[in-house]
Amino acid sequence: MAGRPAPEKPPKQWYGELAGVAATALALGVGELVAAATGGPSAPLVAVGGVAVDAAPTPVKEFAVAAFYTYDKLALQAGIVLVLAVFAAFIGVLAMRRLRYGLAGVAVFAVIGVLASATRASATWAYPLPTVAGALTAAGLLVLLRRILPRRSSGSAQDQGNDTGADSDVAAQEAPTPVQGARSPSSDVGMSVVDGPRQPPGRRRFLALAGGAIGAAVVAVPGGRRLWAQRVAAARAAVVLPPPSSPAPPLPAKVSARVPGLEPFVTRNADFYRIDTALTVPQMEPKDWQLKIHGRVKRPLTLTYEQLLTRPMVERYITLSCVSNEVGGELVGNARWLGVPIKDLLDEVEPDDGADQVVSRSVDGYTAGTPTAALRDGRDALLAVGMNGEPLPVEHGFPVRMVVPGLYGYVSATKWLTELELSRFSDFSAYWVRRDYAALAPVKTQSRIDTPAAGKRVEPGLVMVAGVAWAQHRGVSAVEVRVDDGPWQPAQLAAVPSVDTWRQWSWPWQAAPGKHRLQVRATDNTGQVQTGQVHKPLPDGATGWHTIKVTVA
Ligand SMILES: Nc1nc2c(c(=O)[nH]1)N[C@H]1C(S)=C(S)[C@@H](COP(=O)(O)O)O[C@H]1N2
Ligand SMILES: [Mo]
Repeated sequence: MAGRPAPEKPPKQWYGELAGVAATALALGVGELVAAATGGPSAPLVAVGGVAVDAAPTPVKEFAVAAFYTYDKLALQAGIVLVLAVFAAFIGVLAMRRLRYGLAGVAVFAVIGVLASATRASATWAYPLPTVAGALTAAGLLVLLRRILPRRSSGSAQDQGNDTGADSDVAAQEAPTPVQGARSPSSDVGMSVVDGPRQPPGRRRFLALAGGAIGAAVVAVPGGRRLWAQRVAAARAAVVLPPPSSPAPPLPAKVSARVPGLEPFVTRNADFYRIDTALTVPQMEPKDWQLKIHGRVKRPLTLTYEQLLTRPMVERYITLSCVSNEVGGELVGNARWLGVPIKDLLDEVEPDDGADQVVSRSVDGYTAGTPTAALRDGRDALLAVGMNGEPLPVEHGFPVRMVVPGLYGYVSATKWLTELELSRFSDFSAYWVRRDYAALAPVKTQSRIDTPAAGKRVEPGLVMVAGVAWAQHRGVSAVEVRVDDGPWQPAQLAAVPSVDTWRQWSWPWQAAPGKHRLQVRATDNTGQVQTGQVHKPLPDGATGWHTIKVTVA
């Protein structure tokens, strides 16, 4: 990399790399703070991180997809930070050699950041601000660091200062800088340690400034995020949900099978499973929220949160499930949702006949494609604002999400919703469809044994076997249990408020000593019996019978 071979090469000093990492870290910190102050959910780490994910080569992306699904977002964030650090170091090396190249590198970063944030569906004029402020700060720090860049041992000073361009300002290093003025009385002692005899002058100043910038960023990034999250939490707490014009039916008393170990019929918000691709939970204030309904429609419509809340609201129990749920898995939950029927809104915008897909977009760019017909066939497809009597929790899509009975979440349950575009399946493939999941994804009939827990030891005699079964929008008409490949035995079904929720069941088992295998299967209201054919979740939902082993002793 050196321009010309030096007779005796001094040890690598890493100043350029350090300068780049410090400048980038400070830019991210400033970006987070400005994002918190201006109210755009557009901090550069998230924006650039999103672009980095999109630009990543396929194997990296495959890792990332696996990471999303296993919830390993920390690893993914670390990966993005690592990639950023490499770019940052590169820019720093450039800047220390020739300032203008480094600044050009910062500009490239800034343009990516501005584009990434400005192309969000919900973008406002404020979105590019954090990135611009961050980039300016980074540029300023690079200029400063370049000025105080320590010389290498005199013989090879030109090894790094060998640019002959107009921005060759290394000479300025003798000039006093603010940092110099801030030296502590003990700095001379420190100098003798840090700037040893073989160290160039100014090294300590340079390290202090770069280190200080990194330190500031380490405080500012989480600090900015916390500030912003607190603002959103306060805005959420201030939301007053309107009473539903069509309340949920009171839950039948017999909705619970009343067996210990069974999941409650209504899942608590805090216990509700969470699946999404968001690196950090999108934080959006209701006052910034807008829904654009457009595309293949006669009358496009834009709604604010306030306008949405004035519309007639319905309240329904609806069970949501994830296509990634393995047989017997826990990516399923049931809540009481409050929201505006999507059908009413679609009737208003008057979709074209050919618009067979409604593409929903979230503030962080996630997309789902829902059959227009499913949103208009009379089922309770909702733009939900409330979950179990509270405004939507932030992780579950605050301020507004979709909930559609009978379809897996990835094609229907967009959180942090900002846009509905009437489109066609032949024109657009949504996020998971591009990743080989099915475009049409009705929920498959499933059943699960909650108790006894798999692998558990139980006492001989009467054992209550119990669990849940779901076939949203078709409804569950029967559940059967069998022991050790014996005959299927009908379970007792609990009551349900509608065909859109899961259904609890129980079955009394006279357990004889030994090891046993319990299996369950459900039948939906169309008469279809749950298939025992084992299939993994990709591309349209897992199948098979939940099977557990228990020891009776
Ligand atoms: N914005 C956004 N919405 C999303 C997703 C996502 O990744 N991003 N994931 C979907 C999937 S796959 C499921 S199963 C449900 C899960 O909703 P929950 O996290 O509230 O349980 O959200 C859906 N909505
Ligand atoms: Mo999902």
